[in-house]
Amino acid sequence: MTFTLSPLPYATDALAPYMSAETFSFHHAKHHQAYVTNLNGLLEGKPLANESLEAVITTAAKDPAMAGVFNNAAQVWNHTFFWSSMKPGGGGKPTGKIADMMDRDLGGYDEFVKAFKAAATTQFGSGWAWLVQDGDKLAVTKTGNADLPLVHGKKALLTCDVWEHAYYIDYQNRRPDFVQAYLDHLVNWDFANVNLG
Ligand code: MN3
Repeated sequence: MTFTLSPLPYATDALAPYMSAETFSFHHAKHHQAYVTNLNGLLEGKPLANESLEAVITTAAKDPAMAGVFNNAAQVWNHTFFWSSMKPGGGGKPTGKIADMMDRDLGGYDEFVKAFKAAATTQFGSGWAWLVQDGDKLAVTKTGNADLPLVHGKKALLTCDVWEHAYYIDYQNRRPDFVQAYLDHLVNWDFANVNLG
């Protein structure tokens, strides 16, 4: 099996002005594609190439000699998940079961926003901010570089890419402004609700 670049779930200009078509022309067509190409190169002729992306990630995570495979496989997964974590006309307060869980586990939407912004802006260097399901509870977390909740026994519900390449074209160095726009205008709560286990 060869891994392929997942198409975006919307047009490249659908999230403008909060995320521009120019950002997608680099972030999806070049960065995300490069992780796919690198992963296929690293797995060429190996049995692991026939496994699912999740199996590649969890296998590689246990073997320090497979750091390159882990980093590229996880970044393929993280980016596909990130594109679906956003939608045109998204953002604002959640709906559905997530809204109830947020009140119960995180102290409500305003507290979630504070925690998510803190996770996204205090991740030093490259990484990801996440809303996860940890057991039967919601939690906000962050990971560095390619790391992801899957290898920490948590279920990802939503993510925001805080690598500089995610926001530099549209926001330059202003990561907090990008995270605010993500929360106010982009978050796809339908996707988060579907991901609940
Ligand atoms: Mn990225």
